[in-house]
Amino acid sequence: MVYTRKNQRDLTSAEKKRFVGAVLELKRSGRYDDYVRTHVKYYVSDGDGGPRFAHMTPSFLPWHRRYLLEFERDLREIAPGVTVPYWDWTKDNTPAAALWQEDFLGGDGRRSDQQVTTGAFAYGRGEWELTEGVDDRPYLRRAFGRPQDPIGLPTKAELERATRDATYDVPPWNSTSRGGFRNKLEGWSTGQGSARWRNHNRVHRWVGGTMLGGSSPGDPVFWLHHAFVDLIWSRWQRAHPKAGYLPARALSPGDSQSGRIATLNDPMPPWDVAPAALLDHSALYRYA
Ligand code: CU1
Ligand code: CU1
Repeated sequence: MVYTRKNQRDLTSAEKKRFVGAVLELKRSGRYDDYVRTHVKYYVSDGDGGPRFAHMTPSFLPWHRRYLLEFERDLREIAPGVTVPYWDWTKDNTPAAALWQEDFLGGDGRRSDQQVTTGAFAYGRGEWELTEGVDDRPYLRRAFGRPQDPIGLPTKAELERATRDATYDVPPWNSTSRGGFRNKLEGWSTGQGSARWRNHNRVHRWVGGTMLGGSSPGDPVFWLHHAFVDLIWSRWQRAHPKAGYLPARALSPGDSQSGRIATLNDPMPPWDVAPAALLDHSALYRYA
């Protein structure tokens, strides 16, 4: 059965409750922290000069598609019918969005220590302790808009600059790739200030706190953010039907990136699955 991922702003209060409840249950079981650990592991090792499968790489999109699918499968085992909602940050771009309310993900962190004190994931509720962080602060942190050096969420026009690019990715297939949809969406650039972070990366910066580093899935908004990134990829595929995943063929042994990235048919660890197997999600889920 093909299931539907909905815009978070369209969820009923019962649907929000079910999603939050399933996430808390996954946390209680210990499985949630396995996801955070996996992300930390790849985030730390991914780098322009070495093997990289999750970030700064063509497989950024299929890797996270698979990662979300596993997480969602676990949630659906706990609460049948639950799906990962998506957050369209070009539209719901203020702290007043439904997303951040008490009945869903809770709001901004407090000024003094960035600690989130509202909603089910507030440390004080006793159900959301961060154990896989890069530091030992156990509480969820956010600092919307980066108050010390303000940054805005990406606009529709900024996102369109990425989606207009009809080439999936370009050499050297890393964070310095100057063209290509993948890096324009992932958002590494050489600009200064806000311009240094685009689209996907900018959203991590805007939420701040826990969302900044390798343990960013410790903030449940991670999944809603990446569901939207996945939706953007899906729309891009539809808009550019002739543009496939690149590199499509194995790189020549003399290529400096050979063996460091997943081309179309190379497996992406930790799974034995290639980008080719993840290009079409229509048999699994759709976006409303
Ligand atoms: Cu990631
Ligand atoms: Cu991300």
